[in-house]
Formats: sequence, C-alpha cells, structure tokens
Amino acid sequence: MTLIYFAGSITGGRDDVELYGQIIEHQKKYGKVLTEHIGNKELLASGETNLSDPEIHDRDMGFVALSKVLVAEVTIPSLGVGYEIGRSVERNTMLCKEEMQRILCLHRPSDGRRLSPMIAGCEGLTLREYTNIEEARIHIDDFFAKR
Ligand code: 6IA
Repeated sequence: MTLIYFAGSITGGRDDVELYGQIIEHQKKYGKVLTEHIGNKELLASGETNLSDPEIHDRDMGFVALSKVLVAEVTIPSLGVGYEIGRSVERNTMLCKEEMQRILCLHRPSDGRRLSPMIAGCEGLTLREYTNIEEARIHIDDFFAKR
C-alpha cells in the first residue's frame, strides 16, 4: 500500500482545516495517509499536545521518510510545511529515480497570497493551482495516475 504524507498548516494557522480534511479523504483512494490528524478540527494552532517538540519533529520526519508521496497544501504559509517539503526535495537528490519521493504542492492563488518563490521556483516538485475542492481532486487524480 502506498504511504502518503499530507502536509498542511498547523501553527501557521488553521483556516483551511476543512479543506485539508477533504483533500485527505480524497487521497485515501490511493493509499494510507499517515497524517490524518492534520484535517482534524480539534487540532488547534495553539493546542495542547502530550508530545514534546522533538518528539513531534522526529516522528513527522520519520513519517516523511517512510512515505512514497508527499502532498502539501501550501496556501497558508507554514514554516513546518515548507521545512517538510525542503527536507524531502533535498533527500531526493541522494536517491535513485525509483526511490524518490513524489511531491505535489497545491496552491490557491485566489486566496490573494503570493506563493513563496522557494516553492514556486523549485524544480523538484509538482505545483498545481486550484480554486476549489473539485479542482484539487482532479489534480490529485492526475498526479497519482502518472506513475
Ligand atoms: O509550522 P506548522 O506548525 O504550520 O507546520 C505544520 C506541519 O508540521 C504539518 O505538515 C505537520 O506535519 C507538522 N506539524 C507541526 N505541528 C505538529 C503537531 N503539533 N503535530 C503533528 N505534526 C505537526 C501538534 C500540537 C501543536 C498544535 C502545538
């Protein structure tokens, strides 16, 4: 079964949490999403957790390394999401083509925010723009159909 890491803003702000949940649901057609909690409305930017920061960091980076696919919703700027994408792009440079993690970034320009050139200008990922969940689903279907 394909392991999928979905990345979305937590500390960066939770305005898109409903959308994250819908994107996660749709990806379940293609494999196991290791980060379902990102679509959970109960998980707040300031919320309590019984894990320490190093525990969260190390667990998430372990999940990223395990996953065949990284899908990131990048509309709300998030240090953590950018960090996860950057670590994955960097790791791919040390892997052969078959072992590389495939990376899909989904961005809504209609939100009015310009996407950072660090993501928009990165050749090691697939970037798709969308305006609503129906379009996001089409991009996800295309991406998973490609290999
Ligand atoms: O900088 P951000 O927090 O927005 O980064 C979000 C990204 O980092 C997500 O894609 C997650 O994979 C990861 N991440 C950040 N915080 C957590 C977390 N905290 N739990 C799991 N993954 C996380 C929970 C408690 C927190 C609200 C203090």
